[in-house]
Amino acid sequence: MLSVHFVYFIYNILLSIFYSQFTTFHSIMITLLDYGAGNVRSVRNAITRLGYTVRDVQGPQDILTAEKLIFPGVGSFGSVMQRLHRDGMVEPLIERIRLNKPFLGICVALQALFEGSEESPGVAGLSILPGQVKRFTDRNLSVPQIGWNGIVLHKESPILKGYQDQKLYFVHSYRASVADVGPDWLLSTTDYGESFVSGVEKGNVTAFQFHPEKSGEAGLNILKNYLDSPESEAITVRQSLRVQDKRTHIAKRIIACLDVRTNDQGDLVVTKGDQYDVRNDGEVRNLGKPVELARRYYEEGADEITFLNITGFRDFPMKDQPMLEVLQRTSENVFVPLTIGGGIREFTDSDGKHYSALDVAAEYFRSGADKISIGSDAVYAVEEFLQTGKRSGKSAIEQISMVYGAQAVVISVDPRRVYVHAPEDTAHNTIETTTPGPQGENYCWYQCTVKGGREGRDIDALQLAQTCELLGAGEILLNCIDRDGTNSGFDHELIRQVRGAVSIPVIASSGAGSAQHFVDVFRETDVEAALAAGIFHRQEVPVSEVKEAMRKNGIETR
Ligand code: 1PR
Repeated sequence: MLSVHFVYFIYNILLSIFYSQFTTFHSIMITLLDYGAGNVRSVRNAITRLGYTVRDVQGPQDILTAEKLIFPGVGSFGSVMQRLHRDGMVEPLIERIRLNKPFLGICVALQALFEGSEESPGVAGLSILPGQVKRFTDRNLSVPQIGWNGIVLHKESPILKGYQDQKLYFVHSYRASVADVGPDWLLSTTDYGESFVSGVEKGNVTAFQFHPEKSGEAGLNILKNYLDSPESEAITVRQSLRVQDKRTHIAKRIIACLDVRTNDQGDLVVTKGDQYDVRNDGEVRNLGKPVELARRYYEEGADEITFLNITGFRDFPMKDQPMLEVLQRTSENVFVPLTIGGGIREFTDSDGKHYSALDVAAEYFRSGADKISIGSDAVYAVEEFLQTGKRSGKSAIEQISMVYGAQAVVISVDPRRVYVHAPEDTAHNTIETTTPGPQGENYCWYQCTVKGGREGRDIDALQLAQTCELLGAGEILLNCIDRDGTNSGFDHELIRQVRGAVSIPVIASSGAGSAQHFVDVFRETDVEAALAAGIFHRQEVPVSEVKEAMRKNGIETR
């Protein structure tokens, strides 16, 4: 019998033959500065998809000799600079830029061009540009900025030409000030409360705050423009553009979620439950193959894809190679952010080998994840914090956030309503509800659960979200067991309670049954994103229809 791996292998070959028709192969070698701090797989995949070959910087000399260099900044400002110093890359990078050799910096790599950053006080940057990179200050906006925003071009740019009206993917808490960058460098600005520098360019040296490799087809084309652009000897002075009073706006994100598990036949399938029960007549529902579905949603316009390994609390993910393979294969063809959750926690295997939660997360980041999502382990960490009143520094949230940045840590909350007659009947944070309980109770609190909703704990959703933010989480994925799979719309009461209590982005989840439900949740609450599973898997409503409904209702979308 043919093994599943063999079939995947053949499938991949056929796929690459199919794509090769659209790809021109180039002789130029692209050099990637990967210092092992996070997900650069997607940059690598994007370059390969565009027909170029990638090689890694092996030593400082490569920085100077590379034909075209890409520096995908991953991690905090301090950790990036520390690694550059450790590897002797600082001087060659400054020299390369001084010599006007092709350079593309992404995200923190743009910030590294400045003198320093509030993110890592006392750490010197490359000091090509003056000034300090600072944290966003507008208290009405969630930080990090996570999502698709526009750009305003300040001068002509062959790299951005044709894409200046597209939304591109940003994820950052710190930004460079427009006042620090003169017209010789300022390429584009973006608005998030205030205007900040989203692109700089001088001669052959370019850097973006957004991630072209995560910005769908527009991002791939921008990357292609950089890769294809001829190197010019002299520094070409580009024509300044008259910047009208244009402001950019961040889009509300639509996320397709794939709950993945092995079914009784041993196949890895996308499944979907009703209130977390994924069996129908005793069988695990099989709604499709993870890699294929992810690709379909990307093509339909999903802004992000989330995979949840829903048996993660039982199984150890490092042994779960198929899940890593799902990520690897998805990242070859899907150029929007990928989140993976389920089983992100520390673990000791049967041979006594200990893996920290950081080890597990690192494996996922290396396989193509941009963010990891923590469920049960976040509840335990918060319980411990509430008991001791102090941070241990050892929780998965703290460790992963410290190394990869807050924006890489999502907390998946699995709450269920507990009804009470009056707020005094419980020590938990209640809301007055318009859908009373079975005994006519007009109040409820949202009890957090672990192990895929199987076990309720003595903390509520608001406590969990607030404490996780304090511990370093960058985003909340707010599920609702009562609504999950019901098609009855999102629980606005829960969403308002949690959104109002944190200053990090919140993703509304559970209950979407129509495009109108997305319009409603964005109108009635301040959430930054909405996620759905069932309606997309059952092909009841394609992502494109949701986007269309949002557009018709004046909701900013990509
Ligand atoms: O606890 O860190 O191992 O993480 C386990 C993860 O798996 C958690 O994120 C948890 O939400 C998820 N999970 C566990 N069991 C189930 C289950 O269904 N039996 N899935 C499960 C929860 C995720 C939701 C769903 C929305 C939208 N489902 O995000 O996709 O409710 O559904 P809908 O649009 O069809 O209503 P750990």
